[in-house]
Amino acid sequence: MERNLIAETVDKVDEEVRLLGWVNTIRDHGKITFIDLRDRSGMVQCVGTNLEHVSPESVVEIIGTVSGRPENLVNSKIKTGSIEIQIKSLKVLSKAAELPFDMGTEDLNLDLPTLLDYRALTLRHKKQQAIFKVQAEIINAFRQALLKRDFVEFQAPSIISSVPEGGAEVFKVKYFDHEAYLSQSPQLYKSLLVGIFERVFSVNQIFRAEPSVTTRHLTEATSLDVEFGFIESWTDVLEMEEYVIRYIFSEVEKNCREELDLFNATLPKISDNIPTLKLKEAQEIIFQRTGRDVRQEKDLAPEDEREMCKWSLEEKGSDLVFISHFATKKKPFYVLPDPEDPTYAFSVDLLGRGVEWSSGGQRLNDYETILKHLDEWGLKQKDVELYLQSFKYGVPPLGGFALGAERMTMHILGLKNVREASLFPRDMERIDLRLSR
Ligand code: AMO
Repeated sequence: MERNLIAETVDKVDEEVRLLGWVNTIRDHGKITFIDLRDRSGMVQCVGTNLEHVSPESVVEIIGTVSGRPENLVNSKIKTGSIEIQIKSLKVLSKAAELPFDMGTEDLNLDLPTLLDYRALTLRHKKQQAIFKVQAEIINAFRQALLKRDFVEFQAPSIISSVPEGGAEVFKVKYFDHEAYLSQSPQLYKSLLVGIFERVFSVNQIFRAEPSVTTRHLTEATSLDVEFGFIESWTDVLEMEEYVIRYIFSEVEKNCREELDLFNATLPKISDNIPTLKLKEAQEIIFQRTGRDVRQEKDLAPEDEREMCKWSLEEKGSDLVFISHFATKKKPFYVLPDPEDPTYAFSVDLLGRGVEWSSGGQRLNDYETILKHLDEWGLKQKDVELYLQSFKYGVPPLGGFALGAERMTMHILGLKNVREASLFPRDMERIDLRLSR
């Protein structure tokens, strides 16, 4: 007998079906047993008498007849709530050991360390699965949006020989007799590739040796990178990013209704345009609103980011806000300084619901200026030779941005910690399991 998926059973009243899946929950009422069976398409209630004992999460085959439920027993919360399966036979295909906690509840009610210590198990829970269905949709929509605009996807290398983004947050790896690094960002490759394909994007892992444990930092994150040429202004980058974000939101809204509902989540609001402010303007607003004088700072602190998001929602009806013109020297060497005031650059962060979702901007494309910046930033030409080769032979004015997939997922669903939005989060204290075990 062919397998039937659970979602198909509603249309098969009075027919016999063969279901394969996991025992989600069991309710024993003496001789009668109710089993909620789960497969990739959904959940259905199965009922049988004198069944052999079966443990929750075991993988089973159930053959049975679909029967309509009496009106008063219809469960409108699930798609198969109007039917149930009368079990004729139940076979255990893979027996689950006794569970360390109850998996059958609406919420898992576990603290974060336990949730992660038992990741192979906890990911089976409906709400955990929902997080990663939303994330898959975000990434899929990101791809679709860019493919529609003629971008080419590329695969970024993870082993690199230098540290172009700067900063100390980099993992060294022993590479035969040499020293190499795990890539912090595909930045130089995406810029180089603009000289070849004009428009490129990638979905890749980035590695940051973040020495502190925060709710928004992972040591390995998924970066959605975009770079394109022939831009007329840094604002072209914002327009492209806004297009991508709107596309992602509309696909998630359309395709993840059930998942969003599980978290009571609503997509971030965007007004007609995402508001855009220069760093200095943002600092002035923060000073006016809170009395905290951050006007001499070169960057926004986490509490400033939260304040600007509050401002944006209250004053502009937008959960998202762009902040531009960060201090040139605080940014990597490749940023293009604003000719009107070169101490500030055409660099832009997107803030959403209190946290930075992306960085980007317009880049240098003049070869001589790039050489000058490398020198000023204390970097060696030989460390970025391929990148330089590209610009030596002509690259159009270019710009781009990178969105963090975990941070987006986290803030779309209202999760408290970015680790919840990573299937297998890595941080200072954990690679799958706790390092201190
Ligand atoms: P940046 O370093 O700001 O920019 O990274 C881009 C985005 O990636 C995400 N992100 C992280 N998420 C979780 N944990 C981390 N440790 C982490 N680090 C970064 C954030 C962040 O906004 N080359 C530039 C991008 C560009 O200019 O195109 C860059 O790497 O959401």
